[in-house]
Amino acid sequence: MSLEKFSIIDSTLREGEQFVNAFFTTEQKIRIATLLDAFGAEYIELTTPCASPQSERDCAAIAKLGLKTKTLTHTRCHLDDVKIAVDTGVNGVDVVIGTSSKLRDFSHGKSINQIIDLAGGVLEYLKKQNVEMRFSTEDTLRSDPEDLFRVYEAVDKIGVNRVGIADTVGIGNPRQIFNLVSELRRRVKADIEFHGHNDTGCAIANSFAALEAGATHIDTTILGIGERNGITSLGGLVARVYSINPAYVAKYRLPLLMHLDQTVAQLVNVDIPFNNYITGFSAFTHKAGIHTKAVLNNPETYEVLKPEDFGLTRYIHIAHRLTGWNAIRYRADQLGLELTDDEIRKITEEVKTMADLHPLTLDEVDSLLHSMRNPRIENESDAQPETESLPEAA
Ligand code: HCA
Ligand code: CU
Repeated sequence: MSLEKFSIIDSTLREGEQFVNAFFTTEQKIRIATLLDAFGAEYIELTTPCASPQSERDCAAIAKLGLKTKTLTHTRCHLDDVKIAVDTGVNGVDVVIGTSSKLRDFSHGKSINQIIDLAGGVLEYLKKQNVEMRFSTEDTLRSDPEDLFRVYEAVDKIGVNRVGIADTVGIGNPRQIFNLVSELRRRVKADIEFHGHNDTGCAIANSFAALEAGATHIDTTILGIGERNGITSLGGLVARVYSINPAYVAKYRLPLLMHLDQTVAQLVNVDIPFNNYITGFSAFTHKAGIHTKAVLNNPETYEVLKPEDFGLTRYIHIAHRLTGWNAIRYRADQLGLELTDDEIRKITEEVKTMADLHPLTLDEVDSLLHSMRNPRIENESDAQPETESLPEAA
């Protein structure tokens, strides 16, 4: 298992730029790169300089920032492209070529032998340039395994630093990925990278299976943005690995995840999904009475991630009919109200009765708690009407 020392290759500035809503200015790219550097991502991958003149300038500008995170760019398996990539000053070049029959027949039209020759020329060139070189086969999961291993073994002999598996169409499942990476681990010396799309919801599980089988590098993007519905999300991978042992992700500045997700969500004009790993708005919200009681006693009962490790706090939701009296007691304590158990139980019943009639707000529950504390004021004829002294309902 390489969980103890895996590296993240964050591709928000390459795969992420392929997300339909993404348009990053140079300043925004630098902001994302700097944040990923502060987070501690080992690598960032940048759009190929061959895409456009601005892409080339941006690649060079980010390579020049002197970040601790290593910069990579991504190119087709062509000598001309790779030369332009090296000239931008990045630390490494990720080369990719399709090996599935679909891509060989309908995209570049090359045979496996031609691919091996092409890769040889490109990698021999990169070797002399003192940059890290990675070779990956696009659409790996729909390629013939014998073809794949021939290609991987050939580039391994040349001395490539990493070989990449790309589940380009998101068709792989964890068992397949585990078997594929295990076999590749036996066949090559190079490090192994996994890049997984999320079309069928397996991207994080597949990345984790890859790590369990010996992969050393995982591609992520912030919020998982990318072509179609994207790839493994940075926060999702972190959550998965943390759940095995928080020490495995202690090298990252976890409290920056919220800032990373918020920044990118805003830049690509989407909300952070409510059910997002770690940063979704309900990720640390507890509701049912049975849950809230246990969580208030010991959060580990219903939390595998500690919100405080991510700079976040949990929320106990009490204004609803599933509520329990322990949660109401917790709220009374928060408000500094000293109420007896009987009083708390009575309010809990009232909350449930009211919540059966209409959706409740926290303010309404707070009013009930306050009125229990000051029942006499409520009854005095000259007292202010209760609602006037209360905050407005949200
Ligand atoms: C794409 C290419 C890629 C490349 C992955 C890699 C993929 O289809 O745009 O270089 O390992 O998913 O195959 O993102
Ligand atoms: Cu991809």
